Amino acid sequence: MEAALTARDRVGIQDFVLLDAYTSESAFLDNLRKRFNENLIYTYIGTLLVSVNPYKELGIYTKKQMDTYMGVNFFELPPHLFALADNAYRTMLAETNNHFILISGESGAGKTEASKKILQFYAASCPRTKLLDSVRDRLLLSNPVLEAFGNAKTLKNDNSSRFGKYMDIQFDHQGEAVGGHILSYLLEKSRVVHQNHGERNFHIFYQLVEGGEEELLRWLGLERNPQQYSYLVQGECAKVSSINDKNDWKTVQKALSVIDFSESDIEHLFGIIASVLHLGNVRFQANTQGYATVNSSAEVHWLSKLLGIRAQVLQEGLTHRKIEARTEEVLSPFTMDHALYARDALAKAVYGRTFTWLVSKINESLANKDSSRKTVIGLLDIYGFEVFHVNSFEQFCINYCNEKLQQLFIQLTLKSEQEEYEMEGIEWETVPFFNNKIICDLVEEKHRGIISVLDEECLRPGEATDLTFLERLEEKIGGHPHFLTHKLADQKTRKTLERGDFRLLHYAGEVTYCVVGFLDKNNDLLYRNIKEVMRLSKNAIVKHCFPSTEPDNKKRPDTVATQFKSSLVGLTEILMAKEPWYVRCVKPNDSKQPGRFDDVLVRHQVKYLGLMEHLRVRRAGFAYRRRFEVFLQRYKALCPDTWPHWKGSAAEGVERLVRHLGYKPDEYKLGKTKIFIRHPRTLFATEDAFEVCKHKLATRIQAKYKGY
Ligand code: AOV
Ligand code: MG
Repeated sequence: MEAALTARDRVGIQDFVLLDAYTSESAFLDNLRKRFNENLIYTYIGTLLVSVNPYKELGIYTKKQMDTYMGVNFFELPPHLFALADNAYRTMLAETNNHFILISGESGAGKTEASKKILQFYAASCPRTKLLDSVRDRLLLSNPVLEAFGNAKTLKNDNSSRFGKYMDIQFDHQGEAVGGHILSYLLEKSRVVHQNHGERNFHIFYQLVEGGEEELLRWLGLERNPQQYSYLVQGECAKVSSINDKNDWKTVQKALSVIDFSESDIEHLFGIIASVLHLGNVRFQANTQGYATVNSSAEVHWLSKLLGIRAQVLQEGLTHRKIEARTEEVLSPFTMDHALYARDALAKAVYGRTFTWLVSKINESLANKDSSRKTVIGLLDIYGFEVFHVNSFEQFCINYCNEKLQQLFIQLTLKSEQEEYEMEGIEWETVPFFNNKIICDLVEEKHRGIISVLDEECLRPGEATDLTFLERLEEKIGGHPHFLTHKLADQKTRKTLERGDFRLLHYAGEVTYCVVGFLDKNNDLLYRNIKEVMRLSKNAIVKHCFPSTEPDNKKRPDTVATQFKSSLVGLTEILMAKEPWYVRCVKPNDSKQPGRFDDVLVRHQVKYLGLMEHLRVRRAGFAYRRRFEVFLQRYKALCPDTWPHWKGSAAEGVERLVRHLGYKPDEYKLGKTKIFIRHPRTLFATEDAFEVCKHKLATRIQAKYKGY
């Protein structure tokens, strides 16, 4: 007995719900730390999984581990990502419905790693047929490709996701993975032309330059030296010890061929990547009138060759814009600043559109040709909440996205859960929680939200500036408790704010945003004539990315922030229609070190992730609920009163059923339309009994029909 206690003392408790009577934050933290020190990075809160990034390989994702977790009930084994994945999978099969796994946490907390492990688990675990092995391979190999093009080293994470990713894995009724579909969200394009100190451009550029074969580099006009390319050197860290660009290049090459990229696709794709590098090296020189002329014949030569556009046409496109005079269109030359701006805008557009093409190409390859009904498990892995020394429009969008997901989490767990108890007439003492809806509204509300104000300023070209945007914000939302600027702050706080800053008090902490660049980045303007030039390209991908059907600039497309907002509304709708599972990732320290558990940092995350509130609701509440009809239909065979036909009301049937099964009064409650079961283990016992019963029935039927 003593030994058992010591072991428990040492490794903590594997489900917070079972933590002894008190639910203090310190006890929570102690438990998490204890487990982390024993390399036990996973802990449950009911069916929610808390994961702490170990920053080292633990050997817990092997095929053997996968086998161990396959088909085993949640609480029979130590907590693991595989247990959660397996349960989502089995529930999907048993109930023929759709699920999603929401993986959240701040930058570097381990979301992307978790999503990859889940995908690997599904690839390894579901039944295998030869035909479908290729689907499996494609699902797995879409990852390194998207990571190469959409991830980059930031100060927070050497492999930081710079786009949001939602992936549906489709299963047929036998549980085989038969296809997939990926939705991507707002790629951080600005990284293509600018990186902060200590950060890199997207991995693919370094992979190509470091790993590309001699012949390929010669064909692309590239040198094997990232220092040669101004788009690769701004962060001054082209080489990163944790990254092997050469090996990653090989992985990506192999992956591209498996996902059906033809040789010409690959040629065109790397033609574009090289073009972006050449474009970054294009220099301009002022002519006698002060207008920009291209001063980079070598770069233009390569651009012309790789894009298949005449050098003359390219040069004109890079130094002029078309404007409409009264009856005709005339070419107006750029100043030096303007030319640099337009060059970078083109690089961003080409890369961003190529990324979109890449996603749709991968989707074609993952598409399931068979139209029979399928169920899906969606995996959501987005960029985590991030705060840098200087934060710009990109952080604003990323952090807003995290606000929205937190809001979804609150709605699906804390809020709706408590509302449901109330609606069902189940006695309940409300657990208070911070609802971040107030911050979501501050950002996205029509007419007075930050995005609306920004869009309005974007509609006043020539008059509005980043600073007038800030003034408008002060006018419209100056009194908001989650918004602050230099002008609005009291004397003490004012010292921490510059004049061009605004500060938002996010659910996960304060972030000070510098307004410089907000208008430009939100407008994301690309001149019409350069689009027309791109349309002439002989590179098939470029041609596809700049279609002639694209509406021209006369009709304003939605701004970047507005498009992003709409895409997040769409995402919320997709998720709301599915059954949720949660993985909450925690980052143990800020220095990417194994074995270091920073109490202050972890406590802060435990707070803002709402883990304590979730625990309180879970402890007081019920892990499982089902409508009477559904519950009765599934388990009616377990009780002679309800099998095979029950004539009375579903509620009464369920009552008979659970009485027959011997449920204790504190294990369940009957609401108005649903049964609520406190612990999953009660349900698992019922499920096990059902399996036995099903087996018996099948044997009986077989025996009966033997010989027919
Ligand atoms: P993120 O996806 O949450 O950040 P990642 O999943 O990329 O974070 O994790 C960051 C790094 O932590 C990885 O590259 C690994 O080195 C390490 N790591 C994470 N999870 C594990 C694990 N389970 N086992 C071992 N090492 C791990 V961001 O995309 O920046 O929001 O935007
Ligand atoms: Mg990530």
